[in-house]
Amino acid sequence: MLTQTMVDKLNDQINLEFYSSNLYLQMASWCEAQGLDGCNEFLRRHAQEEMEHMQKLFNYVNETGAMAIIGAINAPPHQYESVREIFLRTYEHECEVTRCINELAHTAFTEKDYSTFHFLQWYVSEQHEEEKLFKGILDKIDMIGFEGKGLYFIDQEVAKLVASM
Ligand code: OFO
Repeated sequence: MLTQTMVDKLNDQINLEFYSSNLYLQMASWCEAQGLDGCNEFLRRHAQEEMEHMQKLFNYVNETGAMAIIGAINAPPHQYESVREIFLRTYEHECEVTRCINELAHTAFTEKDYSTFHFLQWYVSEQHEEEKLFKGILDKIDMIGFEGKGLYFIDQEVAKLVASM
């Protein structure tokens, strides 16, 4: 049985995962409009992964006798300066998600809710992977540069990542 504090925080996380999904889908749309097919495909796939993160939390809340509640989800930004801004924002967003997951794990531990604490460990490792992934793309952009042909090569590099998803 979850405490109300835990349920509220898990529901907040459900909303954040929805937001992450919408954010990446919106970014995919920007990339598609710029002809960046690799980035578009990568971000679309990532948007789907975020829906899976949401679903896992949704199921957990409902399986533990509480009720998942979906709140209002803010519209993500849709104007970006460059592909570098896109991936800088994804990286910063993932760092923020990590902070929220750590906060959730801290609450679970403090409340001696070891079931939720254990459940959250999947998200703890996932966040490590997500930060690494987006930081890796950002580093590549800084190495290659995103002017002229650089943009084409970045798109190719990001397209390669789709195969490993
Ligand atoms: Fe990108 O990990 Fe969920 O939000």
